[in-house]
Order: sequence, then structure tokens, then C-alpha cells
Amino acid sequence: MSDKTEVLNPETAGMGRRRFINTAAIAGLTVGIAACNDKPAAAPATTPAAPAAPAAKGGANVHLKPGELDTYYGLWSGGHTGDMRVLGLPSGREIHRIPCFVPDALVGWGVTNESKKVMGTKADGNLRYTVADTHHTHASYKDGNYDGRYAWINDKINSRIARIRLDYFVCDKITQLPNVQGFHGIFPDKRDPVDAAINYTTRVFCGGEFSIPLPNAPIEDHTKYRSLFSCVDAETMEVRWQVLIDGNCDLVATSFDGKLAATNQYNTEMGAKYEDMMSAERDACLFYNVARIEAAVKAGKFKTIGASKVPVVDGTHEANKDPKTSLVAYVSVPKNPHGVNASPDQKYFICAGKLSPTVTTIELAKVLDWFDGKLENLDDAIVAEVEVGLGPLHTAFDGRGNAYTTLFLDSQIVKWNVEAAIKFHAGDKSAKYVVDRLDVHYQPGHINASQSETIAADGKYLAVGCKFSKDRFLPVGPLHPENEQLIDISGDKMVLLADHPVRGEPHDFIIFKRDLVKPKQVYSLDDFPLAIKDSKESGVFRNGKKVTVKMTSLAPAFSLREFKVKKGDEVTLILTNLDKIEDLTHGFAIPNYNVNFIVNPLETASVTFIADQPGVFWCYCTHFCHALHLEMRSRMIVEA
Ligand code: RUQ
Ligand code: CUA
Ligand code: CA
Repeated sequence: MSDKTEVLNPETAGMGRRRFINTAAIAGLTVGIAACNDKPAAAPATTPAAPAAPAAKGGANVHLKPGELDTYYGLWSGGHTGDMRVLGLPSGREIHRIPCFVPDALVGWGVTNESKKVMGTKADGNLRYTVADTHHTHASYKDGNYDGRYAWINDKINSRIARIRLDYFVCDKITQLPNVQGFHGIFPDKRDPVDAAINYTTRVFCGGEFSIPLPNAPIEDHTKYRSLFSCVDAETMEVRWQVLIDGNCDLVATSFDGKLAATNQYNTEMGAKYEDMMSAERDACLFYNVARIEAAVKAGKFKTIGASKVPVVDGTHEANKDPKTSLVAYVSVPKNPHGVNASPDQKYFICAGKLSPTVTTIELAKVLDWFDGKLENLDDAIVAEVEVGLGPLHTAFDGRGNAYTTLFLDSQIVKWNVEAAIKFHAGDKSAKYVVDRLDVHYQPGHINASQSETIAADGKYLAVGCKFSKDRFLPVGPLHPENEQLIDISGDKMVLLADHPVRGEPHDFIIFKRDLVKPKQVYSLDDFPLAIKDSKESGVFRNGKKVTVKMTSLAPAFSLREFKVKKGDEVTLILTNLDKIEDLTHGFAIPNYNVNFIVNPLETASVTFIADQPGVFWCYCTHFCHALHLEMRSRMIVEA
């Protein structure tokens, strides 16, 4: 979460006059601070700082026997590493990392021409960006469940969205959102709001968190800044439209009927400092009327901003006074909310309070009534607003009517029943909506359950991304790992199953049944326009100073045992792996030329470099492939 320091800042403890940050909350904040600073005293590196708490009794077995396969996939945001992690669950074993925004040395991501094209380069051919900060990951839907086509992940730093093909588990497109800074939440739509035949994802919604001058210019008066909510086409990955709003966006959720997309908003104040951003008692959860927005775009009721050609419709308060024509509904929710999640019964959106100890339940049907002019007061769309604990952030569901919300300050998961909360809110104070609490280690942010935000929520496993691990793992110097914990939610009581250390910094993830994806393990030669389909096509082809080297691999040899180029040549080397057996991957490295990449079965990849160092260079296979792997080489001779 990006708000860690804000929540932990001692100055926030001075907010006692507010209803939501009461004395208990201040105590909670203080505990939070103390807990965070109270690291174990320097322990000898050879001993764990403290014995771990005994594991809870019962719960599913997470220790698979050798050779056993997991039953769920998890797609995890990698954080600073700018990639997507693929886990098997319940074991928690990391199976794969899919590079997206940041170079990756194993596959040659950011090295090959093909990956550089996806990542984006500057005029000099170098990568435009080499840092990223991935937060949220979600997958495409059909009929309310994942369909195994795509997943998406965001880069908050450079406002990029990457698409992952779930047939090959590779990133194939990256789009940068125009006029957006701090691109945070993403969520695909679950069907089309008007065309009943389109029961699958065709749009991905993206929330812009930081307000900026539009178009960007050195304007100091921050009251003039605004944010944009963007819609990206799931197929073309082009930005279809944007909505100009008051305040900001944060997380994103979508309704199962395709009609509404939602963002929580913590900066209704449009402040530039955190004190200003938390000065109001309530902020908002926004609902975007997708069909109306697209009708407005079609009718030409939009403007464009700066050099961008993307249509921008006006979703500000001023332009949306009449519900019957409104593009956006601003539902008031308590102080600096974080996280908005759609319940699998398709009825509710849950918005967590963060600086308020409450979760707010908003009924979808009532928001739609308001858009139709049938609900006068939008506040009446709130059917529950109940206290659950300190620092509520994200919510997951078990498909049995229960919600699971992370409590950052309390270091807990609270399990609560949505219908009971609604009864309690309606005045039935005997309705016990809190079902269970579980201590987690420590300061949890994201949470998700198996199949949570689908109509097939199965209530088996819950994973939680803890922002701190403190004493749960062997000390490794000042940078502590963070802790992802797995919890069994199949019974009434939550049971903690496992701890997994994770490199910074854990964010959002989804967990789904393994049979929902059908990965292919061998490429087709036709997937690559440059493929060299026959090793006889190999050779060195010169066009002035531009030289193309065409090569194939077939264990244990490259088709060219040697090739010659001249100093100063611009060399493009194309390599097709003609091995078509599953798991027979080769690598290709050129010493001193900063080249290393792999080619999977029937994959083609290319690199371009200037042959600026004369001499002999043993290009060699970097991926163990054969008993003669070490002998698998090609000799590049660069003539002076
Ligand atoms: S945010 S810890 Cu970047 Cu997903 Cu809530
Ligand atoms: Cu080819 Cu190792
Ligand atoms: Ca606020």
C-alpha cells in the first residue's frame, strides 16, 4: 500500500476531534508505530530472533508431497520488481515470474527486440523506463468467472498497464495512460452493459490517484489539479476514453452486470499535503455509468487534453447535477477510504474506511435507482456502515455471505457477515455481524480468497499480504522480507496455515482454480514473423553496414558454428529454436556484448547490437539443455 507512512505518521495521532479517529484509534496508531519501530534487538545472525507462534491446529494441508500438483494458481503483483509472480496454492511455491515493465535477465526481457518493442524505447533504441511499481493484478472474465485469456497489471510510477497472455504466460502489450500520474487501481469489466451477447471482458478500468494540471504544466495552485479515470480496450489495449473527476481515484471494482465501475476516493479535499487530504470527515466512492459515458463519447460530448487524442468526458460535480443524465455518482463514505470490492452475490460494493474503523456496504441496485431518478438521496444506497476494527483496507469474500477485511493497524483479519451488518445498520443491534478475528503478522494490506470476486467464490483459501514480517524469518540485515500468509477459511474459524517470505513489496493478487487456464508449453513457428523455419535458411546477410545473422538451435548445436561480422556493423541476430519438445529451452549469450536471452521450443527472438569490439566471442547456450550443453556454442568473429 502506498499509504503506509501516512497511517503510521505520529502527527496523525493528533486528530482526536474527529469522530473516526477516536481515543482507541490513537492508541491503535501508537501501537502501530511502536510495533513498527520495535524491531528485535540485534540477534546473532545464526539464531532466529524469537520463536514463532505455534501454528494453529487443524486446517488444510499445505505440504504437498513431491510430485503433487497444486490445485490453484495465484497471480501476484511483484512490486518493485515490475513483474507478475505465478504461485501454486496451497503450497505457496513460486512457479514463474512474468517480466513486464522491468528488464529480466533470465528470459532476456528488455534485451530482445521483441520485448523492447512491448516495453517501449526512446529514439536511441534504449528502454524508455527501467523501473516500475506494480500493485494490482486482475484477469479477464466470462460469465462472471475467469476465462483464462488475459491478466492485467499496473505500473504506478509510469502509469502503464501491461497485459499478460495466459496461454503462454507472457506480457504482450503495454500501454501508457495519457495525462495520468499515480495510476493505481485496475479492474476489468465482467460483461457489456448493453450488448447481452458480450458476456466477457472487453474493457479494463484504471484509476488515476494523483491529481495534476491537465495538461501538465508547472502550475502551483493545486486546487486547479484534476484526476482521470481511464478505460482501456481489452483487445487493442488502446485507451478508449477517460473521465475527468473532482478529487482522485484509488482502487477500482466493477459490477457483474457490466453497468458500473467504481473507485474509492480519499482526497475529496483535493489537498496537496496529507493533513489537507485527511481534513474532511467523509470522502467518496464513485460509480461510473459505463453506458452513459460511452453514449456521451459517441455523441461527441468530450474534449481532449494536450497532445492526447483520447476523448475525455466531464464527470465533475458541476457537470453532473441531474442524476438522470449523470455520468458519475459520488457516494459519500467515511474518511480516506481504501479498497473497493464487489461481492460475489453480485449485490454489493464494500468500501473500507482506512482512517475510519468502518466498512461501508453500498447496494448496486440502489445506485442504479439513483441514476434512473428512482432514489432521491444517494446516501440511501449505503445499506451498512459498521465498525470492524482499526485501519480497514481490503476485502475478500467466501461466497457464503461473509467478507474478510484486513485491519492494518490491528494486524488482524476480521471476518464479518454482510447481511448481519445490514441488519445491524438498520437498527437490529442484536445482529452479530463480526464472526471471527485472526491475528496476522503484521500490518496486512491486500487480501484475497480463492475465486473471491467471481460468481464461483469457493471459500477455501485466503491469502494476505502483510507489509511487515518482523521476527517471522531469519534476520538478513536491515531489509526485512515481507510476509504472505495463507489461511484456511473453509470452517467457521479462520486457521492460519503458512508464512511465506516475499521480496518487497507484496500487493494485490488473485487465486483461481487451476483448470481455468490452459497453458501451452510449446510455441508455434507461425507465432513469430521472423521465424527461421528451416536451418538451411541460416547465414549472414549483409546490406551495407547492416548485417542480419539468421540462426537456429537444435540440441546440442546452433546452426551456425561460427559467423563473421565487421567492426562497426549493426548486427541483428535472429534465433529460432527448432526443438519442439516440451521443456527444451536454449539460451544465447554473447560475452562482453551484454546479450543474453532464451528461446523456448519453437520460439524466435532477435537482438540488435553494434559490433564495436573486434575479436573472437564464444556465444554459448545459457540454459542447460543436453549432455553437450557446455559444448553448445557459436563463435562470433568481429573483424577489425
Ligand atoms: S493499494 S494495501 Cu496499492 Cu493495492 Cu491497498
Ligand atoms: Cu542449449 Cu544448453
Ligand atoms: Ca480525505
